[in-house]
Amino acid sequence: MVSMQTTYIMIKPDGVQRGLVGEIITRFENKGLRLVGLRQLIPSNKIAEAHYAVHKDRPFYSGLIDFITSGPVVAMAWTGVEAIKVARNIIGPTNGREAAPGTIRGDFAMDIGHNIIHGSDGEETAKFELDLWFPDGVAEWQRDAESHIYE
Ligand code: DAT
Ligand code: MG
Repeated sequence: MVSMQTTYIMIKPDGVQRGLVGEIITRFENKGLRLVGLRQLIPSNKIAEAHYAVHKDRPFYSGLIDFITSGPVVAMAWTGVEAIKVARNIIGPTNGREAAPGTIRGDFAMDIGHNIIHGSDGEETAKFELDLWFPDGVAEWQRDAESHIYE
């Protein structure tokens, strides 16, 4: 069954510093997803810790918080049919060295920590992350091209 979903996508400080913001947005737009939220911010410790709370007992957690708060991120919300899975496929697996060429991590990342981008991994996570990073909600609009993107 197909379902319309909105997923939370975040270009991490390494992606912003490397000048990949435009390239990354283009990939999601070209695929046919609809951009419904976009903001740049330097995350506070509070929002970073909430976002990565699921990893708080992992050995890499404090380094992860230091990294994600080290500079600006670009927080985005993207909508489409099965957008969560579609976006994860565009992003590729966590370790850039193992990610296939053609994926964002496969094309731009060499590490597991500095892996350019985050994408929600399920419906509940997406809702939690969208509420966290877009507390005022996202934009309600229709992309005219969708009548050509979907059957
Ligand atoms: P993903 O971002 O692919 O969903 P994840 O949710 O398992 O991966 O982990 C969140 C982030 O934490 C990941 O993007 C990078 C960092 N991370 C995960 N495993 C790591 C490890 N073994 N060493 C260092 N950083 C790690
Ligand atoms: Mg994850």
